[in-house]
Amino acid sequence: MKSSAHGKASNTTKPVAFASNNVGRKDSVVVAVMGATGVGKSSFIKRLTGAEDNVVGHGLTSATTKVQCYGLFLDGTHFILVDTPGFDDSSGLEKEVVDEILSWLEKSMGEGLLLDALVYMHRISDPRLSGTARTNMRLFRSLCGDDALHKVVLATTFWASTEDEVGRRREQQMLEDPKFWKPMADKGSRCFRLNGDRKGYLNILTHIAQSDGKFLTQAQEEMRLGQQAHETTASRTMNPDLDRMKREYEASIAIETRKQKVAFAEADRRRREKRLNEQRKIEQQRRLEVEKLEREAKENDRTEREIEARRALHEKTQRETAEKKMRHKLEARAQKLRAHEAEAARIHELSLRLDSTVVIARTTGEIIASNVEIGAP
Ligand SMILES: Nc1nc2c(ncn2[C@@H]2O[C@H](COP(=O)(O)OP(=O)(O)OP(=O)(O)O)[C@@H](O)[C@H]2O)c(=O)[nH]1
Ligand SMILES: [Mg+2]
Repeated sequence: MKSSAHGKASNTTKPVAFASNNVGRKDSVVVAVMGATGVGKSSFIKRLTGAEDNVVGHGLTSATTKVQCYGLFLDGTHFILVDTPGFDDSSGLEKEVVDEILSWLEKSMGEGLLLDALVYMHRISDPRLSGTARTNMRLFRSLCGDDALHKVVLATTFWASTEDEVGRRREQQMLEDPKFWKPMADKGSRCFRLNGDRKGYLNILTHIAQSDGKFLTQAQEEMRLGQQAHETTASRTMNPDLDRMKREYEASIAIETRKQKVAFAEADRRRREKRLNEQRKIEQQRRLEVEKLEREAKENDRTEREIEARRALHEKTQRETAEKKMRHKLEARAQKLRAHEAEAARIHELSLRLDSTVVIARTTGEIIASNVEIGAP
């Protein structure tokens, strides 16, 4: 990828303030140096860049507290070396250290400055792999992520203070330890020994310059996908209790949510059942109503038929009464007529009798008159 860096470095000594004011070069080979406090990270960078302001520690406590970047030209390749505060679980500042590193990783990613390599340093003079060393390694791996392990360059310092044989044995142990350097060694990570000689430092840069491609650490990938810094695996590795509490809280929320869902479903079921019952009731009422109306209609029909029958009967009775009256009237007239005829007959008879009487009388009178004329007394 980049030209190899066997040659001498230029005298670039000023810190490069990218990820704060964007001074860095986007085509630079960016190398972050990490490891426990006091392993020699700042010394490594100072030795390469000659940076005057790079704080190299003298005491037991961590000297570097902020991530700081330093530029360096080496055989035409521009390097940005990133000094980071050391992991130190004894100081109680571990969280601040991780927060600072996460914050820088996020900012630099936002500015498009991606890492080319991570140098992980370890003091070979440390007698054994202590719990702290293992904790530091776990923390480093949670920042880096398994997918980027091949981007890690291992470096052991303090060789001058360690017997070679002892150092070699320790180095071998670390490389064979599955919880230490083995996963990285398996992925092809190279291990460099540093004894204060500048050439040893340059060898690391040369090796990195020949490797290919930039990468995102796991922490950056997680933040790129939307996680907050405190939600990243690295931050959670720092706070196992918090992580546990978070998991417990999330589990309790999940249980609550499930309970609520069940309660909602039950309430919904009851509501639907109630609605169904009401609908059934309404249906029943409607059916009863229809039946009642049908009964009433039948009743009305029956009543109408009865009224009709009564009316017909009444008319018949009226008709019969009228006929009877008429019969009586005709009979009365016939009777009257018969009485008139009888009277007429009687009058006629009387008249006939009167006529005969008159005749008699006349005859009698004539006789009398004749008698008188004859002289009868
Ligand atoms: N003997 C020896 N001393 C070293 C070596 N590298 C660094 N030192 C010394 O170790 C001390 C700590 O070095 P620093 O470079 O400040 O360590 P650091 O990793 O930056 O430490 P922090 O900033 O606290 O994380 C200093 O006194 C250095 O001079 C080494 O390879 N051999
Ligand atoms: Mg330092």
